[in-house]
Amino acid sequence: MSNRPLYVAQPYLPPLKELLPHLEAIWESRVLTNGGSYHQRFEQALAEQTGCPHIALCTNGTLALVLALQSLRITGEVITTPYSFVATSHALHWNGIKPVFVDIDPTTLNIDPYKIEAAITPQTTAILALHCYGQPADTAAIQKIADIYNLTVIYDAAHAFGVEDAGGSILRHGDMSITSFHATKVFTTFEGGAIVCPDAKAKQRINYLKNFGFADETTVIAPGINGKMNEFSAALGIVQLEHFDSVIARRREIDTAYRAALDGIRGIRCLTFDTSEKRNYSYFPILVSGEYPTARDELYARLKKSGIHSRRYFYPLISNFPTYRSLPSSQPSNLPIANRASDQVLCLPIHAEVTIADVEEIASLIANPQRASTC
Ligand code: T4K
Repeated sequence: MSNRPLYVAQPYLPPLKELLPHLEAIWESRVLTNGGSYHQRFEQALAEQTGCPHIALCTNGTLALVLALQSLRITGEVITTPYSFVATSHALHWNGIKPVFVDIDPTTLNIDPYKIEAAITPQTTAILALHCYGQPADTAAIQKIADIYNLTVIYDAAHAFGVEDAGGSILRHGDMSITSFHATKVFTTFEGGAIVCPDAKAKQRINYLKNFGFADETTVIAPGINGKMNEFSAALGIVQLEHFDSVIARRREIDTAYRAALDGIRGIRCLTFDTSEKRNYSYFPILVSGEYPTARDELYARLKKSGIHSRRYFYPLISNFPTYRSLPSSQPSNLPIANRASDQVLCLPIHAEVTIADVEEIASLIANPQRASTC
């Protein structure tokens, strides 16, 4: 392994020469944002790529979530997972909605649909679920509960761009789905995100809301926000789409190599994914149990000393942050599986800069934690 640091994520960027003609066109036109031609072309390209015809681009995944909740007029209480990036619950908070945390499934680390019903109250209006690490949530079971209780379903698919189940893109599920094109994601536009809407009317409402609520030059129909994607990001997105399949293929190789190299190490469990689905290999999470010779945090620190910058996604658990920990549903006794996963998880580097030799070295350091500290 080389001496360079290995980060948990590293953006894939296309050759600059592929982007330059688009930059020249943007320079020439002087149209930098507010729904220019690249914005329109990228939305169209994404619709074709995902098979979801009503996609609205957004500044980032967090604003996409805030906007989706706004446009669906969600209020009161929303049932959600504590095992996510903090943006999931923050989007509820920014809409004045109370998150109600439900524990996760120990195998997928997604919200456990069988625990949702017990958390429903007269104030519950929606379920906000996550496809954690790109692993599809149990969309059928979630929809069934939503139908019975007349709840709206929103998916945080920030990790799931490119993931497909038997019916096509995972982004099509729920009343709305959002995804993220942040620098650390499998598909990046620097910052960026998108909202998958069920129909043209829903997308139109998002379009108003992401442009301050303007319906025309003088009409503001709602207190909107600035959630638009700029032309540079949209142009980059168009170029990135050309490379997406090869990016995923490379990640698949790394994922396969990790699984082989980590196999049999006592106390280390690789998360399993449903093999019938088209994955995007967005993260490589392992769970470090009590059978492992050191604590998870010690392994994290030792790897870091060796230049391996793994991350504890998601530690601390959202429900343990000061903003949320006084909520009744945040009690650790309500969320034993999420708390345990949060204490055990480590996401290892997975991106195009990681070589198979790197993977073997990382696995060897994990197999021999004493070695990691002395490197
Ligand atoms: N929902 C979920 C479930 C999410 O995971 C996220 C974001 C969102 C919603 C919100 O979507 P956005 O609003 O972000 O579009 C990162 C990202 O900032 C965040 O986007 C992501 N989830 C989260 C899981 O991870 P940090 O604080 O860990 O990022 P940072 O800056 O420490 O980066 C991690 C590593 O990536 C660095 O050690 C080096 C590498 N890196 C990072 C950046 C920013 C690069 O190589 N280049 C870069 O430009 O949060």
